[in-house]
Amino acid sequence: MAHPPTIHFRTCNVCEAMCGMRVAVEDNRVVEIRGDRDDVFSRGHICPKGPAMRELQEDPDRLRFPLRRTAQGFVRVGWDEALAEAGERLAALQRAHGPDSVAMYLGNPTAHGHGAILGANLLGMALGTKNRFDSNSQDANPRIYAALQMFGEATSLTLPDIDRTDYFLVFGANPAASGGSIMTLGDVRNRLAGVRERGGKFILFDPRKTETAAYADEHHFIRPGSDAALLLGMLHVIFAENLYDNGALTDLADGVAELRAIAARFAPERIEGPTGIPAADVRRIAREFARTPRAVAYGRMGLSTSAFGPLSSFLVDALNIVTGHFDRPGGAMFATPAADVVRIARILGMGGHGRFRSRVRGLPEVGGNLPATTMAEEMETPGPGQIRGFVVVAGNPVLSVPNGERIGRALSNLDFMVAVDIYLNETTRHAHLILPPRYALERSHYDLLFHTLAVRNTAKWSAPVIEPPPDTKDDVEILVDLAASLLGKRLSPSPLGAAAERLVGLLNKLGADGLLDVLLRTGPYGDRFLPSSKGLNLEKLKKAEHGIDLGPLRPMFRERVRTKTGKVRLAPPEILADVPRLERFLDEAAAAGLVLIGRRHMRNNNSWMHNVPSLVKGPDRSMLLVHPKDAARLGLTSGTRVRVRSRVGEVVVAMAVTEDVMPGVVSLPHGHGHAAAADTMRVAAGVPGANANAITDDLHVEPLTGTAILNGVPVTVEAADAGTPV
Ligand SMILES: Nc1nc2c(c(=O)[nH]1)N[C@H]1C(S)=C(S)[C@@H](COP(=O)(O)OP(=O)(O)OC[C@H]3O[C@@H](n4cnc5c(=O)[nH]c(N)nc54)[C@H](O)[C@@H]3O)O[C@H]1N2
Ligand SMILES: Nc1nc2c(c(=O)[nH]1)N[C@H]1C(S)=C(S)[C@@H](COP(=O)(O)OP(=O)(O)OC[C@H]3O[C@@H](n4cnc5c(=O)[nH]c(N)nc54)[C@H](O)[C@@H]3O)O[C@H]1N2
Ligand code: SF4
Ligand SMILES: [Mo]
Repeated sequence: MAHPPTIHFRTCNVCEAMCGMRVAVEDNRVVEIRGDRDDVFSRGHICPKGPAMRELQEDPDRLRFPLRRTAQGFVRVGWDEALAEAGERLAALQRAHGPDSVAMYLGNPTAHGHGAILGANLLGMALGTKNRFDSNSQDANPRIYAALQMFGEATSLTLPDIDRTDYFLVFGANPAASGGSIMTLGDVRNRLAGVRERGGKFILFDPRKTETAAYADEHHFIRPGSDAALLLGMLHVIFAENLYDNGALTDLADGVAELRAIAARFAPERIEGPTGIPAADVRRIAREFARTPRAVAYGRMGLSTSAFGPLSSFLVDALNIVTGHFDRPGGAMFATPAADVVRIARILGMGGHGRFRSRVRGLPEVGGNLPATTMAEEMETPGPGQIRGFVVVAGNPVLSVPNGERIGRALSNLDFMVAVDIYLNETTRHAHLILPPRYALERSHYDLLFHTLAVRNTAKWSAPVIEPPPDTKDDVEILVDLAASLLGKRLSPSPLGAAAERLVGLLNKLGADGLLDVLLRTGPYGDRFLPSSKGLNLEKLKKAEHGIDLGPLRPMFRERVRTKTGKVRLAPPEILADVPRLERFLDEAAAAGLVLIGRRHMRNNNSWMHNVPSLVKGPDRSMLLVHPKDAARLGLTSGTRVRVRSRVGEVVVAMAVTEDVMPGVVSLPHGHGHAAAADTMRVAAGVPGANANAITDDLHVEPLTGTAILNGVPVTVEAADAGTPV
């Protein structure tokens, strides 16, 4: 008789939402994954990507052992041989050409687990190169930079207290599809719906009528890149009509007069044309927002990766602070995570900006990483410091970084490249060695990062649910072994190298879980400070298979505002210096042509989930969306194959006419276009779509942080049979 499956509980690590999953396992195989109704954070919510982890686990195309590239294609090699070779070849390049000759790119999945976070940072220390890159330069760097300028700390990121707010003002985020970002949002649907259910109001500004618009009372089309002007328009009204919170401003903030003077230049009537938001709406919403005791403004990717990322991200927090919606229930608050990596990052000096610059274009580092749009030129341009070797960990820059095709060409000319990845894809195909980790279900999991960005304080540890096959390694083991191999072959010892040696020793001794235990015990709820019966440690967490609830967000001003004066800086000169550029942008807006924005869908995740049959079935989700007015003007209809061109390239895709995008704006999702990996990702190869980053410009970056402008790329669209054939 068949025995019943064993039931395990764990957290999905694909996106930031941290959904609890109930995983049924039989004979060491996953038979079913569903939402865990008892999970303290996600309360049963799950999206289609969670259950799809079963298919990912079984995917025959997923790599399970190390591969070496040869003239005959990729062949299997042993772990010891691969790690020794990788360490030796990277060390040899660094011995001959200096530490900066080897670069590293850390991709998005490295943020989604404690092992990968610890291992990746260790490898960075071991490499000791200034050519470190990560996905944040296509993502959150403007937000991080704004936090550094305002709060004196890069990791002081505010979160909307969505569970207690009565007015939710959202700019450029699509949590209904993305699961929330810098707003880790368990139970996504109920939390979004909750605002209106309790009688609150939800206002959304987005150039596309997104999935999130279904939860909002009002959706307003906004011209890409113009949010900073809209936010200044709202501040204009709030200052002019004395709607600000005087007490909060005097006690908590510096620079009010300067901010007020700038806002005075942005009357709602002035910004109406360039933003597309009628002045009457700007006035009404500013008044409603300021007068609602529990209100919060929140902005994400649409702001962060626009032409004015730092300025608009700063202004969202400034709006919260000026109106007294900061560090209070229902407003913008900070998390109090059980493992306080915010503190660790501070101790390690990880937050910073402009301490060094890229060699060729002179773009600044943020948090120790340079903009990934500089990778190709740093690989191509000869001279001291040229990148000759490359380590990519859980990243697919050929599809995820602007002008990805150029990156692909640059990778193919490197002396040596190693990839730590689970697929042989558009990027990893250029590697000399691929070191694949075990899949997520085969390792323990704790969201070291996303608990620090969550809308409620909780903690949860997940055990592996599948016994891994023999002769496999986890991400953290690969990264520790690679760091050790490299350190053993380096010529000159350095202080950073010595610290890396110690961390290798520590991770080998304690493992990622052991280090997590130390962080939990010394964290704000830890048994190091609270009596052991109450205090948290890993052992206690292991027993709580649905997680531990640590309560709603709580005031954290003193811990998170770390400026010299102890007050929030409302007029950081570095950021406000960008206002004249904004004014020029407004003046030129009327003459602007078509611009491209991105699009996420619940069934995909950046560049790597297209090899899962259950996720890619159904209608084509990769089409270029075009407004009927633009379609009519260009003489195009739904289904036409069109050529979309920009300064850097062109793609040919099918288009759909829809009123869901605003006139003058077209939308294409990123992460598609898998033709180059046709033999190795066989399901993905059949998925329609093109690489949006083949037409996103690597030179089109925001000036303060060098962040890629992914939203608002100037393009032209024409029928594919017109002009020169591709
Ligand atoms: N045009 C445009 N470009 C964008 C964006 C956009 O909105 N528009 N979004 C940007 C954003 S926000 C981000 S974060 C980046 C993401 O871009 P990347 O940082 O490049 O990350 P992914 O595209 O998610 O690719 C993840 C890689 O990790 C591998 N992988 C998956 N799980 C694991 C694992 O557990 N271990 C290891 N070692 N590997 C694993 C996958 O096979 C894949 O190769 O893309 C950015 N690019
Ligand atoms: N299903 C799914 N979930 C994901 C991912 C995924 O690829 N798929 N990726 C994950 C990652 S790495 C991240 S960083 C998060 C991102 O999470 P979100 O930021 O919530 O997701 P986006 O879809 O990028 O939302 C950005 C929105 O901004 C709009 N927009 C574009 N330009 C502008 C502008 O100038 N102004 C305004 N106001 N809006 C603008 C876009 O139309 C889009 O709806 O999602 C994560 N979750
Ligand atoms: S929303 Fe989907 S992908 Fe994100 S954590 Fe939940 S199940 Fe996983
Ligand atoms: Mo991201």
